[in-house]
Amino acid sequence: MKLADDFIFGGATAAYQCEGASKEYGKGKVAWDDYLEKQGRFAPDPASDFYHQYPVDLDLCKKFGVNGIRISIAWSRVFPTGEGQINQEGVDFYHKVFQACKKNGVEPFVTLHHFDTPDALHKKGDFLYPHTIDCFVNFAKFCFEEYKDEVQYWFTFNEIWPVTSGQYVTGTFPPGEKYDVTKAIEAMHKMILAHAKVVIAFKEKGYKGQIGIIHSLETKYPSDASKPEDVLAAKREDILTNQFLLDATFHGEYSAETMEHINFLFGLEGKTFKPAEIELEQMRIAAKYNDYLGINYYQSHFTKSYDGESQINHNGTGDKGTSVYRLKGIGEHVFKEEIDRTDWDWLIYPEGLHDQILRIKEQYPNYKAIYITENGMGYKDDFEDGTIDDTPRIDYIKRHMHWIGKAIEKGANVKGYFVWSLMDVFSWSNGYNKRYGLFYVDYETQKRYPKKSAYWFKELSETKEV
Ligand code: BGP
Repeated sequence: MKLADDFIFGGATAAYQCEGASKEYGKGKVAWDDYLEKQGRFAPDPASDFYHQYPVDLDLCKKFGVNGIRISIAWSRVFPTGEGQINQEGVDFYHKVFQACKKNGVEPFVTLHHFDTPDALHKKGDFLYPHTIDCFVNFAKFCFEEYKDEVQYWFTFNEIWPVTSGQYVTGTFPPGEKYDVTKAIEAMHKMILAHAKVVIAFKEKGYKGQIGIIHSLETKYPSDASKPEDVLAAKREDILTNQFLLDATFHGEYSAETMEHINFLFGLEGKTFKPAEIELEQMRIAAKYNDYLGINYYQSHFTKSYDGESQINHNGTGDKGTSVYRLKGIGEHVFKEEIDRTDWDWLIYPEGLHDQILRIKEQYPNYKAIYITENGMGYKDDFEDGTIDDTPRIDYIKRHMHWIGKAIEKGANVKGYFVWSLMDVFSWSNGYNKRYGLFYVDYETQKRYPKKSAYWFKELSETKEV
């Protein structure tokens, strides 16, 4: 099929993963700074040096048919401690980036929070500390006003479940706590509340742009659909990781089914989940205002019932087969012989994206539009004298585009697709050998090299055939 003329063929980035200059030009600390230093595996500098290379990257966008870019504004570059004093140098930097976008005909899609809460607020409990929510709303209001002539497309958060589960379940994000599912759920709820308050603030001022949120939606299938216990495991995992956030986003409250399963998980800890009515009121108002949903999709899971204690091993090195995921009260992830996976054990299953898009259309018919805000393949690219043959990545994107096309044919309103990532960037928990970019970055020289996928993507943006 042929995609619409105004379809966005974008590339995605995130401030902390591409900018570098993480401690320069007045930028305040984020929790990752100390966490990565202590871990000693890799550093956030110079990353892809986007802070200085953005003119090159935006020029490449133009040359390769990339007509949209996802960037995030680093909260601590604007407010070094998350509140109070503004860092004008940081504010000006993003003006320069947006001007370069305009010059190259690249539409900026801007995220306000991409895993990088300022350290001062993170230390007090991140979004579980109520004052963080107020600070985030102020930061958002500041950005809306400051960049109102340059930015039309906003997102509040990038991936609430992955950030909270990284913080409190898998322990791969600072503060590195493990297996505290109820803490992750409480934090998700507070982030959704922050999202709601920001959306309301945006709409009350009547800005001409649009606003939404990005969820990472990994589709959960029972390992054996004939076994009721596996069906239940997949269902419960979907509710924890997807439906909880989708209910909150589009209904402004949690359905009876969601509450039942969430309280099953709380019950295992002798606790109850009971969101305050005053919070739900805000969420209900915001639910009507979302202009679009961003879906990040990389993989699906096949879940089998599991009765033991939690046991998770994160494959952060690309040694295939080292990943273990068993979560108490939820289930266990299993590999499937017939389904290929990346070296990081991410199952390549594009049908899952199609199913997830249609699920939104059917279960949340008040959604207005969908952007696929991240999709792509982590791959150990071979750099051979500047020629990078990343055919597996092309196949990956092609297959996902094909299934997006099928969902559009069935009536889903998908308006754009952003490859993660535009250029190679560093990965939070996997470092620098897991590359995703259309453009190869030589981290020593910061020179960019278009990969085979960049040429293919250019052609795709011209033919629009998927
Ligand atoms: C998403 C994040 C991105 C990016 C991507 C790839 O969860 O929004 O920031 O990192 O996943 O993940 P990873 O770097 O772990 O391979």
